[in-house]
Amino acid sequence: MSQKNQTLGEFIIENQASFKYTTGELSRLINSIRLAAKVVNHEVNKAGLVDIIGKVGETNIQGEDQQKLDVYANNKFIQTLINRNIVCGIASEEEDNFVSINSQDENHQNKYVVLIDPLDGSSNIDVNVSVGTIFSVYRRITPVGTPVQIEDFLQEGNKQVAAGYVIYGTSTMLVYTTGYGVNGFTLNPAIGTFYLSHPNMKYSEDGTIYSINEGNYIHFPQGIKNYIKYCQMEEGDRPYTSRYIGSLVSDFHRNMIKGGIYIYPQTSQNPNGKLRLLYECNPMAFLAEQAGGKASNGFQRIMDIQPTQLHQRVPFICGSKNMVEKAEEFMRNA
Ligand code: AHM
Ligand code: MG
Repeated sequence: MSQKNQTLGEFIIENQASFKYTTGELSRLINSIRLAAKVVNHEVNKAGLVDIIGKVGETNIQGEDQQKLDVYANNKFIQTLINRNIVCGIASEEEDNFVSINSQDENHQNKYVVLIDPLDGSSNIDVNVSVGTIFSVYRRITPVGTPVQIEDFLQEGNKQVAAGYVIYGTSTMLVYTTGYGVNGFTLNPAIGTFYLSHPNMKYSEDGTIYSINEGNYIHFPQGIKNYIKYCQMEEGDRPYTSRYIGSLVSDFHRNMIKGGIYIYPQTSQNPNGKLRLLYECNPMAFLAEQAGGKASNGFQRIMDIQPTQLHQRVPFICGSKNMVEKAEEFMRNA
């Protein structure tokens, strides 16, 4: 039985048998993510002290400026996973193409691919706002021992075997699921150990927080505009309160704990919204559903969307079940 004060390492060993596939490989993979998270955490926490923040001068595939810590986190996670010989492929929001690992080695038996957003919300770093790492794990569908292919990464979210995030906040937490609920672990920085602090995390069915960048209001679809007005109306437990950090992991984390909805809709300028299906929306959708919540593009379950491109974007509505269903109703009826 999981219990508070258990370390993440103990929890992984104890729950290994309840993973869908019991080779221990997935446990080793989560362990590697834990390790990389600690290293990145150390660096993120130093950001205010040393002259590390600022743009590196590169532009990623989405046309955004990369900041130094993005690059650092990207390299750390990729290197840790490669060095520990645990996965057969990695796709990252910061890389144009996926990385194939040991593709020349016929004895290479690793079954899992990892998709990662190494440092989400990184435009917030220089103002000391929490950022996060988001990860998603699938079993490859092409034969083991052969080089990974694009189709190993373009799987529906409902095929994920694990997903989670690290939040570098007032404290650093690792929150993940392997399809048996969501558990949150808090890092004790003094000794570098994650402890189970939030066992079996659950969204309340109803919530009172709505999170959306209202600065884009005039560009939103009518259904979202109507839903925002509904949130602001005085009736029952409404008006809801508005909270928007602009850092997905932080907004999601707060809403999961307090009850709420996060929306990044399509806009007239960006018909698919901003967030990436594979690196951001699918892992968050898996966590949300495992916590009793819901994730939708307004009309369809996020995890049932067949991806067609690595860096594909999708409108995203995620959170407490009844709130998401209400927003979908507004979308349908607009
Ligand atoms: P990023 O991957 O470039 O960091 O962008 C994703 C971030 C999310 O963390 C956040 O929810 C969203 O962008 C905020 O966007 P906006 O500033 O348009 O509201
Ligand atoms: Mg991101």
